[in-house]
Amino acid sequence: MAVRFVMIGGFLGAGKTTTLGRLAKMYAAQGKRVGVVTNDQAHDLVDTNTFRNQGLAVEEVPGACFCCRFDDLVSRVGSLQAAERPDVILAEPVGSCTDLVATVVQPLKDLYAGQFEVAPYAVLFKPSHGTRILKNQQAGGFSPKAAYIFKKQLEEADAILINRADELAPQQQTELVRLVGEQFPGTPVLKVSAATGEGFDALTELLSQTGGFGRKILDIDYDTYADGEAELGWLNATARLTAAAPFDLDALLTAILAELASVCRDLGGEVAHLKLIGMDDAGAFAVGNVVSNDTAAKLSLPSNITPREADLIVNARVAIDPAVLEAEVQKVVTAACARAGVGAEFRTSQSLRPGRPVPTHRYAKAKN
Ligand SMILES: Nc1nc2c(ncn2[C@@H]2O[C@H](COP(=O)(O)OP(=O)(O)O)[C@@H](O)[C@H]2O)c(=O)[nH]1
Ligand SMILES: [Mg+2]
Repeated sequence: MAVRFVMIGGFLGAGKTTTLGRLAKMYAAQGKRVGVVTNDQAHDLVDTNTFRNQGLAVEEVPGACFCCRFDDLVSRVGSLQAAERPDVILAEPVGSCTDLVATVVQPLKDLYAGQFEVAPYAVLFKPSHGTRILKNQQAGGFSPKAAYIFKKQLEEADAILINRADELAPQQQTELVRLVGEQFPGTPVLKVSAATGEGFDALTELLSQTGGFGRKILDIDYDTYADGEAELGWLNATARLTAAAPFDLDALLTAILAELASVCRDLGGEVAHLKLIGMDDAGAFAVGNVVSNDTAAKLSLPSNITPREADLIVNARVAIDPAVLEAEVQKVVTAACARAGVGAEFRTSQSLRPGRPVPTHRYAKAKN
């Protein structure tokens, strides 16, 4: 039987991981077996560990986006199928990636018709940057080319999900529905909250539909897309934390995040997403995020633990030079740990600007 393939798109920090985690729980409650595939430009993903720590079967496609690693995506799904026999695959693409209908959805439908049943492609709208981008206010803290990617992501969506409804006042919600409706006419819009579950019954109903979805092939300029992506500095690092006495992991992560956010602000780099996960050896974990220069540092999943040893993973996507970002992350983590009486030993650190996307397949016209 074909596996249902549910991919949820959206910009960096829009809420994809949170949404997919909630969907996984909902599908599991319906008795369905779920597998997750994550994706990133680099290795050591906070998201993979976040899903895994929630008890989910996860495979990852690191090193480039799904569109450029299409065969890896298919083979990772194959691994999940061999091990877990899932009914549903939840896939999270890289948040700076677009043109996914032409490069992932259409090829899956065409080349793997008997194996994959592709759900409508829903894309999360990120209010913090999105409001400014749709109003053309200084590209929401990013360059116009990054804003171009943000808009293209929404243009190819079968449905647009305005996320963080829990934080939006009624008049903001009305304004966003109007702005999205004006700029992406004909696309269904749902208001959701991945944090509270608001709108998720409507979302699962939408995702269960079959028919002429995943057919919006973009008219897109790959030079602008590549330039926009390359403006983002990318950093994935891992460190081992050790201390002589138990330390408050949540307090330490919060301090690191707040300081990193403030350093990025001082350097004039817009934060697209700063995220980190701290894990002890028994599997307890905390996740923290900052999703824009105007959004407070927040532990989305606190651990309430005081370990003596823990693993830390930092993933940062910020509009600054990746070498500067890498140096600042190491400095901030080391200093914040030292203040808490914790030693931080970096094990891996990878910084980069995303390379030009070269899709494995690109369908110029919808075939299916
Ligand atoms: N208040 C609120 N926060 C949310 C919501 N959805 C996601 N977040 C937070 O936004 C941050 C980024 O979410 P994440 O799922 O990691 O985004 P991704 O980069 O698209 O995968 C995390 O701190 C989440 O807890 C929501 O509906 N409401
Ligand atoms: Mg994510």
